[in-house]
Amino acid sequence: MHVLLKFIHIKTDMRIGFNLHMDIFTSCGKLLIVCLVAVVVLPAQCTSSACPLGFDSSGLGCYKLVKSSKQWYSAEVECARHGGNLAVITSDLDQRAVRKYLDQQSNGMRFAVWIGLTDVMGEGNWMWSNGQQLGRYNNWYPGEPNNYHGKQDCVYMAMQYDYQWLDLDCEAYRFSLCEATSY
Ligand SMILES: [Ca+2]
Ligand SMILES: [Ca+2]
Repeated sequence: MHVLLKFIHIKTDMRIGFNLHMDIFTSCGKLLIVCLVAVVVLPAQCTSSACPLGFDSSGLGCYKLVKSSKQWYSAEVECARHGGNLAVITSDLDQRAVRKYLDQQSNGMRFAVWIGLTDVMGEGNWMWSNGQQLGRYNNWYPGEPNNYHGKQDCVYMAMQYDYQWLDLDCEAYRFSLCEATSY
């Protein structure tokens, strides 16, 4: 439903943009220069991101990287403060969108980010921060999750491990990858 709504939204934007261009085009008359500027500039506005302020569009998601190290719970609170959650990744499409976004943000730096997956409610019962159970899709690093020393209940993604997932002590410090719903 979310994907469908977004698709309809994009289609609507495109249609409005097209109609607007046609109206401008037919009524421009002698103002050819103004008309051309409108036709060139407006498409950028019509196809602009439908993400909340501070979030960037990648794939079908809206993401925000918080580049300050926090414990998992504080990271989740920080994301909520911005109107989102720690990122939820339920498909290869999501994973690729996140990867693309982090690559854009990296400036050659490699870092690790908390994502919204935890088994703090019950060992091995992995749940996303939006309340969804971990489904079929996962991208665990080989040998993970291993609940090392019996106290790894939160999940991070590391660029140095090819963006795969590892469970870790929730009190460790990582950057935060937040996600918000597009509209
Ligand atoms: Ca665990
Ligand atoms: Ca681990």
